[in-house]
Amino acid sequence: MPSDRPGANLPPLSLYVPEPRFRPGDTVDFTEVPVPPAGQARRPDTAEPASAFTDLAYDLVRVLDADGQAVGPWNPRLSPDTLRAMLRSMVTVRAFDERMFRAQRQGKTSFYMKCTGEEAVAVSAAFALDRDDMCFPSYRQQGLLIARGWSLVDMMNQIYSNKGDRLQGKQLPIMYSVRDASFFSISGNLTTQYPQAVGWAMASAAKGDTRIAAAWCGEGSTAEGDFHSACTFASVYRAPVIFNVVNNQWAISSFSGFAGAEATTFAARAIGYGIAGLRVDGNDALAVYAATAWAAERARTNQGPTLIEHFTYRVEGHSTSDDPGQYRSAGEASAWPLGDPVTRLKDHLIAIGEWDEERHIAQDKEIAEMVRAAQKEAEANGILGHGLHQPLDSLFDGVFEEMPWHLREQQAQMLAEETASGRPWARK
Ligand SMILES: Cc1ncc(C[n+]2csc(CCOP(=O)(O)OP(=O)(O)O)c2C)c(N)n1
Ligand SMILES: [Mg+2]
Repeated sequence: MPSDRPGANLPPLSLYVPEPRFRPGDTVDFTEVPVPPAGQARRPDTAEPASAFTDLAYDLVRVLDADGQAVGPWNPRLSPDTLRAMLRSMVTVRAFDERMFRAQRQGKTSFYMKCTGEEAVAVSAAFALDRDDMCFPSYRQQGLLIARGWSLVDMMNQIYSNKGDRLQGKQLPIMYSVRDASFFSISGNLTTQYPQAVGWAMASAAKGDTRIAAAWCGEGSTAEGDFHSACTFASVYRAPVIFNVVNNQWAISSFSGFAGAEATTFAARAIGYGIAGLRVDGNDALAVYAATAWAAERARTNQGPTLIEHFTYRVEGHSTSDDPGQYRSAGEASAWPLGDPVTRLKDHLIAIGEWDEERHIAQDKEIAEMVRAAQKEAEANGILGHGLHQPLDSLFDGVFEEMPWHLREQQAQMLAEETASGRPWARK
């Protein structure tokens, strides 16, 4: 650096580059992660303005305590039947994930993404929302579909891009689209679903409808511009939308610090937009339910949007294409201070005398068998890579309402060439 440069006597500028606390081989110690006691966070009335409870964006709403009891003002007081139904959905999600992960490793599909450790985030939300509230998920909310009772075979057909795949193999495996379950098409382009959810919510309000929208993205995805445009529109028009930020600590191999987690919480993003912000224990199915129901009530009574940060942990790799052993300590998942969401809900049901270990083991077996049977049924429709399962010309369908002339020309040319080549899969 030339010493005659103006300001050369000032201390040099430097950048701060975040670094995760634990790397492969490190011993994990999460004692610095603040975990306030269950039942401590206050629950404001849904009619209060967002500015009256900004403290909740830095707190952590928790309902289930260490003894498996539901405590405090956020306890949603659900019936044992509802709790058991939530547990069943979460267990089904986990069994589905296991089975499809293995199917990918067996070469039956190209790609899969698990949500292990995050099952409560989607399942509890599905229970707290109305079935026709519109969901704009990321790729890790398969629990919404499962909790809404959607067909596992239909989901697997999509994963296998087989002849039963309603999307005709046009989407990457797991990028479902289910209009009948009010589940918007998943996009691989992170956070595009956020402005879409706001647009849908604004349209719902503009039409005088009563349905609300809910969107999900990961903590890493909050760094996308779309997240911020969505917050602005939602705030300005008080759109009836719930923004869920699933803070599972990792965005593929980048830790949450690269999305700003060291500076503040993700729930606190809401404050700058004048949006209600809540930070919730994402591994506590009752806290997620209560927060979602509260945010839904705000939306339905025209109090505007709520941003919920679900504080959780991504137990498995980002996807089947990832190897987390390369960048994080293997000890993180078991050291995670908020435990396992399935175990916590199960322990709660046992603690209140509404469940037991024997029933749980029997249910695990029954669900594993149900998922296995669904897989068999889906595989009868074919698996990825075993030939062409859809008519080749369907490649051109479903993009435009009316196919433009240049695509019609290309389609015709392709079919003519395929027919001339005599290839058996030209047309089924
Ligand atoms: C616009 C865009 N940028 C980058 C990617 C590549 N990508 C796919 S998933 C992912 C990580 C997202 O992490 P996060 O938002 O925390 O969600 P999580 O996977 O943890 O659920 C990245 C960078 C992409 N799909 N789209
Ligand atoms: Mg993440």
